[in-house]
Amino acid sequence: MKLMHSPASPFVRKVMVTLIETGQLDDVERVNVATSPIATDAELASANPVGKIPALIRENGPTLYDSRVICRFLDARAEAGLYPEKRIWDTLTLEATADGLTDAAVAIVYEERFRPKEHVSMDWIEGQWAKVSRALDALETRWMSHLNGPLDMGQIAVGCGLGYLDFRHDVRSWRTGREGLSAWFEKFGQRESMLSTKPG
Ligand SMILES: N[C@@H](CCC(=O)N[C@@H](CS)C(=O)NCC(=O)O)C(=O)O
Repeated sequence: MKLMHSPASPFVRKVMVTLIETGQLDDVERVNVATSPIATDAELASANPVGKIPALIRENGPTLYDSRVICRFLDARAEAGLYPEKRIWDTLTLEATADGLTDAAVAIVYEERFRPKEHVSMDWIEGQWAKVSRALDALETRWMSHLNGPLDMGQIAVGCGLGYLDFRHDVRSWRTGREGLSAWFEKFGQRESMLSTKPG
């Protein structure tokens, strides 16, 4: 299988952490892709019509895209139990919370990087940060017991989202007032899968 990849992408990181945690890293060849919303890589566009990484090109089936689809496929392939039946709706909701946080964090970077300076909207940027901030508060107040339970995809998505905040939005000091989540990430970030995929 070929993974369309960039080391800076938090969504690619979800897939990489999943590959490592499930012992499938050697089954995948990484193809580095430089893409953006205003200059989509041609090979990526032919693999994923919406032009986003990650995309997983398979020999025995159609290409998969969107980290949620790819991670679920990899989990099923390895029978790893990262989407445990007993707490499936919590796991999927936690993954969606983390991905929503990450989407908003990526959107801020794109606004600053790709929009002409005179058109950059601070209101829009702050609106995106408000989404990040509410998601962080929800993690701190509602999800700590799930985060401290057995490893699942919700935790991996949160780990990659928080890693992206450190990578691109360090100045926002997301840890302030969120001691439980900070302590959790301190520990989670020490996993080999997280250390070996750290961006930057
Ligand atoms: N929902 C998607 C989001 C993927 C995504 O936003 N990827 C970014 C890189 S972090 C991308 O490819 N951006 C290029 C673009 O938007 O054209 C997923 O979970 O895979």
